Amino acid sequence: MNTGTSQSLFNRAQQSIPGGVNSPVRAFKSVGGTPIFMQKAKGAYLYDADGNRYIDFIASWGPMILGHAYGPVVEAIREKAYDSTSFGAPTELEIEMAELIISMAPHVDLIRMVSSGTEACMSAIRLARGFTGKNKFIKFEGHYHGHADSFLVKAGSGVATFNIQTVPGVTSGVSNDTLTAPYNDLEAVNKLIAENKAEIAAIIVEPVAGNMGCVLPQPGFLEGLRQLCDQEGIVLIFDEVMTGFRLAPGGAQERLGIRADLVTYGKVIGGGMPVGAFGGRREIMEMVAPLGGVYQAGTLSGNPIAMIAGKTLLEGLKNNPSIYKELDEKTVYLKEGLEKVLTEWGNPFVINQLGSMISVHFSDKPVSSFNDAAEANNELFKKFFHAMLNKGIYLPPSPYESWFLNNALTYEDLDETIQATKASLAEL
Ligand code: KE4
Repeated sequence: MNTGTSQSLFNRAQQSIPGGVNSPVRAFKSVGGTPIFMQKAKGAYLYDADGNRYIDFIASWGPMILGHAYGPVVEAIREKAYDSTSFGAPTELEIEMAELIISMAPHVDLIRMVSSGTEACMSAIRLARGFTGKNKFIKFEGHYHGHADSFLVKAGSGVATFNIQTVPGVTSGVSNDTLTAPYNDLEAVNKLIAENKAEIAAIIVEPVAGNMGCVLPQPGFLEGLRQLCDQEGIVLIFDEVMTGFRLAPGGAQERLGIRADLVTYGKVIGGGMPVGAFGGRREIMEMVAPLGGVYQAGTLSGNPIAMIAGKTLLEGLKNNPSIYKELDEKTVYLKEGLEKVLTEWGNPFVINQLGSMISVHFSDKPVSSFNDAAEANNELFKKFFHAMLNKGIYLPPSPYESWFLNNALTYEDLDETIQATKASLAEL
């Protein structure tokens, strides 16, 4: 596959952008090689600067759940832009968006819009601290909640991809209040609570983890967190930036039947535009400025273009709930096809999947924590990634990422992906 233009664009990009990218995970650092510069996309297909076509399993890291350039979203943005792209004043559209989210997501009484998942998670932690008067919080190894200082402790996604142990610039003053435990290890959480009695404001968790590959909650784990938080007066925060509106209209709270006190959103909620949000129990949310003292703000929060994009996509999902069944069935079809060719290949592998989130690990044991994901044969993943890329299959360029299916994928696309996997495995 000729990707000469990407190579020259990457050389040029590095003259003006750190590492040539505006987000580290795009740089292909963990798999090597040159990042592919995309020019356009439609439905399930990406087209790079050389005109090569790829079947897309990143979906912009989640947002493109109905495929790229989804007609209603494109038209809605085009129309709204004529009314100005920002006011910095309240609009009816923001009320409609908030009401739509509250109609879809369980246990959300009030919701505040922001411009990224990082902002949503950062604000949720500040709010939990303000509500409880306590400073510490628990996160899980390999979970990624954005790049706010307090989260960059044993984080997943790009932090794990680059094996960054301590992030320069994050002070011990900040990281000392961040406690970490292995995902799915309730005993470790119990121990942290006992060691930090009455000092823990929140537990923040990716209910289905997507930043160390896709890693599922073990039966009883989330239920155990809910019980501990009720017992100890700790705020349970579901980081649903990935799972929100993807696993079900009501996200993981609906799909898994667990109530969170606060929930954060991003990705799908913006339809590809910069949007995040945090929401939850009224008594907690009422502490957010200007109602309460927990300050949080944003020039472009609730921006009309971002709102119309997100609202149009969410309406597309809400009004066609069969999409979730279609996406689940497509992902199970892909999983079964991959299982078949990987089994024929004859070397150890694990596939984790829930809903339209899936990941392949070259591991000889189950992957239910960051350590498990790290101990897989990730050198082999690098080779697999490039073999697939050369066949026009665009996977996340890291073993520490979930794949995301979009509903524009056809069964022919999935068959092509399965066949490409078979051929790629033969090259390893
Ligand atoms: P953003 O600030 O990137 O919008 O959201 C941060 C975030 C928060 N919570 C979860 C569960 C997330 O997955 C993310 C962001 N995900 C990464 C992909 N693993 C975004 C891709 C990137 O960093 O470029």
